[in-house]
Amino acid sequence: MTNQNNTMPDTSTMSLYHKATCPFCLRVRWAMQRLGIDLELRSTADPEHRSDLLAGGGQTMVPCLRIDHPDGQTQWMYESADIIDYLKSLNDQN
Ligand SMILES: N[C@@H](CCC(=O)N[C@@H](CS)C(=O)NCC(=O)O)C(=O)O
Repeated sequence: MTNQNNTMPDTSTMSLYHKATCPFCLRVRWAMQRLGIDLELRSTADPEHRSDLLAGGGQTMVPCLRIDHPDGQTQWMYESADIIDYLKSLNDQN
């Protein structure tokens, strides 16, 4: 799959914590499709992902984009609108 610039942003250090039935998660997954961005999806129906999200991000709310930065820091981005803006900005950088 290609995005508008025919280059794919590197999303290998990111994962989206989500729930299949959550409308806010659906918005993010639609935006991913539209932007041609592929991310590892981690359903919080899986107790291990849910507890990782709570331990790392501090809340079980989804969607949450996990970004593992090269300096070892892990960022937990909640709020569907912020996640979508961030994904759009990745495409702008390519
Ligand atoms: N303002 C948030 C709302 C997200 C939200 O309300 N998510 C629900 C699921 S649809 C949730 O995770 N609720 C809390 C929980 O399950 O712990 C966004 O836009 O991402």
